Amino acid sequence: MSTREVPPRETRLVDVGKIDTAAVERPIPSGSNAAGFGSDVVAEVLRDLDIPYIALNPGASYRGLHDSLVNHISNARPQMLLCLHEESAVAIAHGYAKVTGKAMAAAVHSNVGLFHASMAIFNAWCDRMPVIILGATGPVDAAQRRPWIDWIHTAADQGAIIRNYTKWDDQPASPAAAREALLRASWLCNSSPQGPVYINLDADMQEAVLEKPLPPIEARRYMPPVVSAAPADQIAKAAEWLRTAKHAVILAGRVSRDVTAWQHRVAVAEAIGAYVCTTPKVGAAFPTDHPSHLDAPQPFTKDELTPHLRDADVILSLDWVDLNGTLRSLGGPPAGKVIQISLDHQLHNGWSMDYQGLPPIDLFIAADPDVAIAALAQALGPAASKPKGPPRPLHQPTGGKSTLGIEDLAHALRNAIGQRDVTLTHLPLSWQGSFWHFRHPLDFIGSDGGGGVGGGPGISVGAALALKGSGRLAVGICGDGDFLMSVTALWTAVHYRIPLLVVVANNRSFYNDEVHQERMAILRNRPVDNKWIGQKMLDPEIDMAGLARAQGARGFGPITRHDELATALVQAAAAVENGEVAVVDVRIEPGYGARDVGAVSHRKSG
Ligand SMILES: Cc1ncc(C[n+]2csc(CCOP(=O)(O)OP(=O)(O)O)c2C)c(N)n1
Ligand SMILES: [Mg+2]
Repeated sequence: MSTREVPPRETRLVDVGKIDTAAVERPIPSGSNAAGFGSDVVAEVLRDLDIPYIALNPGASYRGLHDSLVNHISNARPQMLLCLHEESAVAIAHGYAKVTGKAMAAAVHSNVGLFHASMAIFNAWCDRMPVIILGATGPVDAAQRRPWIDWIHTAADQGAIIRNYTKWDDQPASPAAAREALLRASWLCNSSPQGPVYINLDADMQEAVLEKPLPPIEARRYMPPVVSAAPADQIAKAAEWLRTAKHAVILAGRVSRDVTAWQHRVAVAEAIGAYVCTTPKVGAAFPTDHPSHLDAPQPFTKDELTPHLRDADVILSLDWVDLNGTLRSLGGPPAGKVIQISLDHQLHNGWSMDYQGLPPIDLFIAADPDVAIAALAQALGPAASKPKGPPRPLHQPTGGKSTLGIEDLAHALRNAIGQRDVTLTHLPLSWQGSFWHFRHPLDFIGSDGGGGVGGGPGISVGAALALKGSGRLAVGICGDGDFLMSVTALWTAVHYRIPLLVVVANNRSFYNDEVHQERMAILRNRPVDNKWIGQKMLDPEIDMAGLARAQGARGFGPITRHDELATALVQAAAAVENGEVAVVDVRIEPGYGARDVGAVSHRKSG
């Protein structure tokens, strides 16, 4: 129970930016601080691991742990973040990891909470992001179960629900085993290649009186840093190929938010005069306004890249997502040599096909791309001369229409943001790479990973949490379908004073799938005009700003006119700078660029 009154609304609107997230829910002191129960040990390990937050939705299966977090470690490191849905809890942790590169925790109730969380766990898995998920079950000892409820919420192998898309899971049977499991979980999920892990805590184990204190251990010693460096001979070979290449292409994929690694990528590209391609599937990997950057980042292979891949004598992939899919645009294996730097093969399993097609590779360097690029930058040395050329111009709306399109939204947002440092925490399906330049690894943190619609709001809240106090404005742009699936993630941001701007690219439809229905109708010679049925969210139209206001956020819109759009975005950005959560509902006309083309044309029948 919170002992702190939530300030009345008028006060909160003024004070919200000045209130520390940690101050929102402070427990009264609980007396003795000695660990007395199994779950106290679990809470202590989380504290020793220095995990800042645990996003959760409560449940009786972990009432022991809940009590330990509040009354044994005083709701501090980790601090609880109450979420209104388990999918949001995991998505928030996912967004936090996308910014920091580190795992925070999420806790979900027995099997039912885990079922809700599973979509977000799959997104984090495909995005190779670390999250420590704590769950609970039981009592495993059937003799201790309460009738009915404990039985329906106990499963023989609960980890099976998410085992195929987590890096590791465990169900420790004692506090000592739980401590070891948490150390292993943290170590595994934070080591490259990263991914979510799950620890399932037996209710009885949590609630049992601790017979004697566990002998203290030094947690750090059980989590040795894992550095996956490339062998020197492989770096020398790659450097030789790249140095002598006349036409090198770098596909900059899954890399970290580290600024030094970013500079190394730029140095390597400049040293060999390579062309560089990036993708919005993952976070910003290379300055998009650099003269070496090819085309605008797009999720599917664009025409401009294909001739470069065809002419390339060396293609260097830095853990590019779906290398085979990109090379397929050539119609056969590339003539040039392919170097792949990746650790991703370590995660491939027989269940999830997110490993993609098997690409042809001439030199495989099993290393962390950040570590290997540093070695390559050193081997190649500085560039003889800097590449020249004007930065690629950003897309400008053609104008002349009274209605709004996604390009008008992007243009008005650019103007409203001005010179501020911004992190784009999410982008809608209709977004074009030519709308925005990325000049820093935190300018954009990539997409949801698993293509699970509904990730946008939670990921944005988690990213905004990690960015709070950094001077960067967190801006999530969500499709209306995406926004509506997880809109209640915003309450967590409002409640814990996490400033965030959400712009809803609202075309009143699950429009991506209208495009699919149009495709079907054309292929089957049936009426295209029926494509909206079962897709459009009309009659009634949904009041997005109202949904924001209902949760204590500022709501703007519906915005339908150009002049209203500019004003609303300026006001919303100012509100966020003042510490608030703001949502701007922008009514755009449906319209698609690269994404729908990719979505329909890559099928055999299409
Ligand atoms: C969890 C989930 N459900 C359904 C889909 C199928 N799907 C892909 S895109 C899309 C439409 C998303 O709508 P919105 O966010 O409004 O974007 P729009 O296509 O309208 O720009 C749907 C339903 C999905 N990918 N994930
Ligand atoms: Mg939509």
